Amino acid sequence: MDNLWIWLVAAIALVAAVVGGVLLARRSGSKAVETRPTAEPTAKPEVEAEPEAEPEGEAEPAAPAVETPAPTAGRLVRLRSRLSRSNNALGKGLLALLSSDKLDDDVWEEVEDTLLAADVGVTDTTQIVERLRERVKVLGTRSPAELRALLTEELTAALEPGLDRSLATASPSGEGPATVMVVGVNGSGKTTTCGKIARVLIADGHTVLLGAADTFRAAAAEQLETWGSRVGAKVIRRGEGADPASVAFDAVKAGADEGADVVLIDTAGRLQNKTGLMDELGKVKRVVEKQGPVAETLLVLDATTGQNGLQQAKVFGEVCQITGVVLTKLDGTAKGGIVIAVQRQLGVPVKLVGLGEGPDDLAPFEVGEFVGAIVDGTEG
Ligand SMILES: Nc1nc2c(ncn2[C@@H]2O[C@H](COP(=O)(O)OP(=O)(O)OP(=O)(O)O)[C@@H](O)[C@H]2O)c(=O)[nH]1
Ligand SMILES: [Mg+2]
Repeated sequence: MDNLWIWLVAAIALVAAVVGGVLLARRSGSKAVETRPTAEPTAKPEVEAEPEAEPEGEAEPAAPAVETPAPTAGRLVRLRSRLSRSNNALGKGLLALLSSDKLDDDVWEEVEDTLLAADVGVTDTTQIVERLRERVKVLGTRSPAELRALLTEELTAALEPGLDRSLATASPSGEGPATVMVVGVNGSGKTTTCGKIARVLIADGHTVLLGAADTFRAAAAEQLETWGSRVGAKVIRRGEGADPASVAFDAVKAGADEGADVVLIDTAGRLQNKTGLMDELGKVKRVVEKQGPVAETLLVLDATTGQNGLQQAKVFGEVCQITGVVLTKLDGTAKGGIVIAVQRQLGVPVKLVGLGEGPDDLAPFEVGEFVGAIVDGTEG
């Protein structure tokens, strides 16, 4: 009987011990859970940061929206009013002179001076004046409409409307991308023009890759990257001080690997009288050409530098064969005659004109529109 009691007490004690143990275990378990929240706040930023980095679906809206560049057809028509601001004087001045009662030597001299002052250059000025003089004499009558037509014809002829002004968008070898090098002196507008050309090409349905071969300043590559990101064009860049030729080489290679139509290479600004820098430019071209011929070398000229720009053009032309000129800042105080002079001096066409700082303020050059803006001007 005693034994029975002992067994009973022992059993109750055992049950109590087991229940107590379970309860204790539960407590410590909940404690472990409770510690988490205190640990979580530090871990939380990571958890919160993830959605930003992680799903593509969410990252996209956060990235800068890719813009749709304005169509290129008719850009010069749209931007014509900017052009005529600086050219109005030329057309108006010439028409006023030609409408003089008496067209004597003095008047013709003034016509000549007007053209020279508009940066037309001596050779073309002489030619234009000679032809105008001859035709006015033959015509006899000189109605305003006739004079306007004559002037239009002569300026048009001087601008060589037959030149091919299209941008190369195919490799001359038929393989790989069309490599377009963009060169010029400091601040002429090279990087801006690269960005604008990328937009022009993309608007026309081409794929573009940009090469930041201006490695003098990190800011140059950043500037190009900003332009690229706006239209979804990839930019190949290296650190500041990297060899520009190797960056250009890598860009062309990347363009070929990725099947881009055009690789645009932005180069550092350099003065034409700095031999070392000009040699470097020659090297960039040679290195790029290890992968195939350069399709186009565009010289970016600040139109406001006038005749000074012509000297630059000559030297750049000697170092890397220029295939086209981009005349920037024609919206400013530039004189339109520089277009005639630069084409004559270099023997290559002006292909594009910059008419402002906006992303789509670059227009394919059209002789008819340009002459129209000079001769007729625009209201406003
Ligand atoms: N008004 C006007 N400004 C322009 C035009 N093209 C370029 N610019 C301005 O000219 C300045 C220089 O342009 P960039 O593209 O940086 O010139 P860059 O030749 O690359 O200069 P570096 O790399 O320093 O040699 C910028 O403020 C441009 O916005 C244009 O057609 N019209
Ligand atoms: Mg630049």
